[in-house]
Amino acid sequence: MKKAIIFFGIALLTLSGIALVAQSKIEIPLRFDRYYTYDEVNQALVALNKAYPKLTKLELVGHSDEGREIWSITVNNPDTGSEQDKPGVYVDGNIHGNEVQASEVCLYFLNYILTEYGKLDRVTQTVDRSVIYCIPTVNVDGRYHWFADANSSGSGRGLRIPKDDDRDGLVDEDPAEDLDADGFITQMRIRDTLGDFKTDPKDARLMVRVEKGEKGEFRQLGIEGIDNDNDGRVNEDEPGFIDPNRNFPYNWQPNYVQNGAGSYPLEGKGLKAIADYLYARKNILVAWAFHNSGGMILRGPTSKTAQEYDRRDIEVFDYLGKHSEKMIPGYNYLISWKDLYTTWGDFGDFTDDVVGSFTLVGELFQSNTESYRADTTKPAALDERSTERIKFNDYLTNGAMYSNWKPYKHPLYGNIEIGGWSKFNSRLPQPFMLMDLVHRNAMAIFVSAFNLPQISLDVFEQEKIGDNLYRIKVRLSNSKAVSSITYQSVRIKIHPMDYLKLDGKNIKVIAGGPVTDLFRNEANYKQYKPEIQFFQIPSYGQVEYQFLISGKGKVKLLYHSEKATDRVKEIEL
Ligand SMILES: [Ca+2]
Ligand SMILES: [Ca+2]
Ligand SMILES: [Ca+2]
Ligand SMILES: [Ca+2]
Ligand SMILES: [Zn+2]
Repeated sequence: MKKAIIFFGIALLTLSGIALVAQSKIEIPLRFDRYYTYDEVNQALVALNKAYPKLTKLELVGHSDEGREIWSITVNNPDTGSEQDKPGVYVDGNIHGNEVQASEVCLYFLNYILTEYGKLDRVTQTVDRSVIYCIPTVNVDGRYHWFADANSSGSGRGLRIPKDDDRDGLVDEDPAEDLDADGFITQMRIRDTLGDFKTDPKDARLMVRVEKGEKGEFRQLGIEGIDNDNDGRVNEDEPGFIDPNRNFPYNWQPNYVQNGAGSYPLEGKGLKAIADYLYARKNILVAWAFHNSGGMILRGPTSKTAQEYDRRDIEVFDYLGKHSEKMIPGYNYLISWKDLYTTWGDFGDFTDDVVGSFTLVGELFQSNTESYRADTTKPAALDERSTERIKFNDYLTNGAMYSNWKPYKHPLYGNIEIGGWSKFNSRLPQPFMLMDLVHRNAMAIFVSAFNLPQISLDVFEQEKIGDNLYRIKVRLSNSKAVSSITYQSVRIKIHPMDYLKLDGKNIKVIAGGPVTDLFRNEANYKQYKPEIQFFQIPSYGQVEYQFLISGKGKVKLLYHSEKATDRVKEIEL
């Protein structure tokens, strides 16, 4: 006992960020008043699987570039059908190594649907008729290092594939360094009357830009570090760096067009394993990928040159996006290329245009919720933001978010100062705010699972119109907001459309096609193979088909969809 306390004390001293990270064994229900490290995310998945062995399947997706395991969990009730027969929602997070609360959203969603299963009807029904695929941490090396090493809130985003960023023939030779050993990579500054910055009159810890012609006080020297390779530049070649979210094999562009792209699409063992995992699961119809920050729900396309989606797909996106906006106050539902910026080789393009899903990207957290303000309905003015945040740091975290400036003797710059914001600031919530964030975002995922297509197949008219000649009318209707497949995947022909097939030993389908006039029994008959009809079933919509059948006896009607659950019906003529 005593030993443990001493160890804990040392850990606190050596890495002040550790207080925000889980310390004890992971138990169900999971806790969301702290962040889980990479190892603890895996322990959480094991614990969920152990607590719900029937409903969950734990699977090794592959290994990262540094050899860490990438795990997925599948939630499916085997009593209500096999995985691939049900429409699927895929959820992932933390593709950018520093965007850690994204994994917590995934874990919370899993924890929520599993613990509420059998208690809340909406949850039970949704779990029973859908399948959930979840990879809580995509960039496992990134998450590991973000917690284990000193970092800033924005560092450690990329894949850990050794790259020569400055093309000097050396690889990863000049990383940032935690020179003052406070556990964070903060900022360096030097006193300089020719510098562009001065002390902020509102708070002496902060700096503001000098006015034109005004004497300066400080020159900013960038993030903490030294010139490791004596090339005259500081921190110019950090470990790795490929932006995993610019390296998917759809609309991919090389690095000179898309900053962060790898040498070729899907470079990186982990990324390739995840792409294979997704491609093998053709039933994925909605995909969520969580990032930080800004408070956005984004849909594609991610470039202008990719055509805008079919209006029937937009209807589905809008339904999910506009609900999300109301469920997560402050977040905005936006179109990636148009409202944000163009990206190439984006994950969402891969899932929309190769896997065939409706992809939504959740950009978690808004820094203006780090508030010190009576009226939070209006954000602070731009020039008040950092003074407000430092008051949030003082009064809500008692200084945990900010390192005060300290003198340091730098081998290149001489007498400098080191200080500034810790990595637990501006991009992710303090633990006390985490619960609200994960719950609201997980409920947005839930709405998309709840709205996966629910198709019913009815023969609503059957008439004898001649000797051994029958006319039947069939209706397929969808009682949910998500269409049976995306119109985009039909347009770009990535997988078979839904079909209805009529079969019977002693029958022959003479004619068949979509109903054009229900009351006059008119249809647009298909010229060849009338016994099989191809279509998609829209959001809250239906399709109706009319068939003329000769013969007698049993007719089997089969509705098949890559995404939605198949339906079978038998009638007797
Ligand atoms: Ca280099
Ligand atoms: Ca430091
Ligand atoms: Ca250097
Ligand atoms: Ca360095
Ligand atoms: Zn991101």
